[in-house]
This record gives sequence, C-alpha cells and structure tokens, in this order.
Amino acid sequence: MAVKNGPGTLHRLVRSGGSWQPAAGWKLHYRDGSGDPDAEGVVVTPDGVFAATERDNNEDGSRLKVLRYHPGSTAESLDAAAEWDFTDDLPAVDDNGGFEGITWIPDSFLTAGGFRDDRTKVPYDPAAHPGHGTGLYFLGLEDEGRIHAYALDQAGGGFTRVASFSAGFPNVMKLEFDPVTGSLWSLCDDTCSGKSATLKLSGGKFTVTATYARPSKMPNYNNEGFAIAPACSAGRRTVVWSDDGNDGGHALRTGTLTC
Ligand SMILES: [Ca+2]
Ligand SMILES: [Ca+2]
Ligand SMILES: [Ca+2]
Repeated sequence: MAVKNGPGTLHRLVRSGGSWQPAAGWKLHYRDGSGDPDAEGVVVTPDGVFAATERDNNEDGSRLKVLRYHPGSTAESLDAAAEWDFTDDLPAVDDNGGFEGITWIPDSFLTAGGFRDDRTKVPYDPAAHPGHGTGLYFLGLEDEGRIHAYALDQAGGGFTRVASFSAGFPNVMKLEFDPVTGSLWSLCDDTCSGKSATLKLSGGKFTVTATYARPSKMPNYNNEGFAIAPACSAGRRTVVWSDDGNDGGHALRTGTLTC
C-alpha cells in the first residue's frame, strides 16, 4: 500500500517483472465523505489501513488526522471508517509540516521491553486502553522532528498519547517498525541528505542506536517513504524508498539490507 498527498489517494501496488505497478487506487475522503486529505504516510495493521494526514488540501490550516480505511471495494473513492484529530494535542506546525510518517508496534513487543508511559511514569499497560486493538500507533511530526505514540480507540475518535520522543533528526518524514530486528526506523528526506536512524527500545524508552547515510549510489532525492520486506532471501531483505519528486520518472527505488 502507498499514499499520494494530493489528491489524497491510496494505491495498492503489485510487483510485476522488475517494477511495481498500481493494481488499484482510491481517492480518499474524511469520515463524513468530504475533503481531500493530504496523505503522507500509510500503515497496514490488524485494525485496517491507516493514513497519516496533515491538512485538507481544499482548505488552509494544519489538520493532524489519522484516518482508518477498509479498501477492497471497486468504488473509486473511500470514506474513512474512523477518524482521529490530534491537532489540539500537538504543537502547532506549518500546514505542510505535519504528520509525515506512521507505523504500528504490537503491544507484545512494547510490554516485553517495558515501554514507559509518559503520563503514568510506569510501564505501558495495554489493559488501561480498552478498544485500542493490539498495538500503538507511532506518528512522526515533520516540523518538530519528534515521534508520538498513541493508543487509538478503534470504536470512535478517542485517543491517549502514551509517549513522545525525538526521531533523531530536526525533521522526520518516515517511520517503519521492523519486527524482525525490533528496530524503529526514522528517516529524513533531502533536508538531512537522506539520513536514516534506527531506534531501539531500551530501559523503557526508544533511543537512537545508529545513524546511516543514504546509499552511496543514490542522489539526494526527496525520499519520504521507506518500507522493509519481512522475508529474508539469500541473506538479504528488500527495502523500498518512495521519492516525492518522482526523479527520473520513478516514484520507487529498491535496495537490500543484510539479514
Ligand atoms: Ca508534509
Ligand atoms: Ca503534504
Ligand atoms: Ca520533502
């Protein structure tokens, strides 16, 4: 799954030969069927497909919302099945400097690592958040360079902010949790020369354990997306970057990580 910022669109991509091709696409709307959400990040979880959006392209002003979708229909557009509005819970940012990355981390991993709840000052307790599903949503706020972890009430628009921490860069454009290594990846775009960082959960907190330059053969593109394949093949796992600038007519590029 991938999202486009404007018009806000969800794409399902399939690998065909040596490239990725769009197999389906849906224009996105808010829960009431209105609007054109500026979608900047997407994650698929046991609860559905979640888009991180930073404004309504039809209006002025920052609107930090997460929208849940259940694609599958042949309709050309999708209305959100659930909507969470964090605008008043987070620092004010530019209209186009809001949510850029979203990822999901299962409760089992968080509790095993004693993930600390900033509000209660004790380890995160999933049972204290009825209806939140089986994990937390981690959102990267571009202009602030920080990551915010939320429990989302899947039956409505309620939420609880469990923790906030630095993404490791002045700006953050993409988050990806890798369950294989237990690493939370944070990526910055051409603003930071395409650097990425891995954060590990230690002592109840996520902190940066390594920082990487972009691949030596890749120019300083405006990469705003990153995904890691779960499967290992011949000692390597495929990774995919998405390029907001569509340089050379390509939105996606692949590389590998050793496993
Ligand atoms: Ca943005
Ligand atoms: Ca945007
Ligand atoms: Ca950018």
